[in-house]
Amino acid sequence: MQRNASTDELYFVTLTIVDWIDVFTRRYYNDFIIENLAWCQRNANLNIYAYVIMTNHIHMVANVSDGSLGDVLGRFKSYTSKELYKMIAGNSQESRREWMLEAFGNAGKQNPLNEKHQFWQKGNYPVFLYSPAVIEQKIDYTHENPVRAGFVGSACEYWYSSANPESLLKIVW
Ligand code: NI
Repeated sequence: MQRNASTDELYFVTLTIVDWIDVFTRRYYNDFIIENLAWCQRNANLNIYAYVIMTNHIHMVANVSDGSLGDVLGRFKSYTSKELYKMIAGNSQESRREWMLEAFGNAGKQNPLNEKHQFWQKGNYPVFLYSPAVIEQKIDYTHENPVRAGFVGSACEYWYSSANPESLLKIVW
């Protein structure tokens, strides 16, 4: 398959929720993540080559056309952290609300940089993808996450994945 963007400086990154809390089991939260990644694509030079949203973490193969991937992801995490916390706090349908908010609060207390709570674990665990073969390997790894987890039989069936041809998030090919 042909990709039109440069393949150098591509990274595999992983964004993980504190305590591996399974927030992303509801479309309400997942769609918000998709919206915000799309915002970063439009406004922060983020190029996404592959992604998957699992229940408690996100994998991406990505880079930025200009600037720092770490900075873009840092701002994404900072914004989504605040907003997802509010979404959970304000969601009367959320059966897990009490304990999740308490867990985010407890995680926040361990980090003096946070005002109140912490949603994401620190760091994005960037792995530099130094060759086309390694890029392919990490894209496959990303797409196979929901298959390994037993959610779907085939990677293309998972809704929140670039393996799905109907993925709401457009990716770079
Ligand atoms: Ni994973």
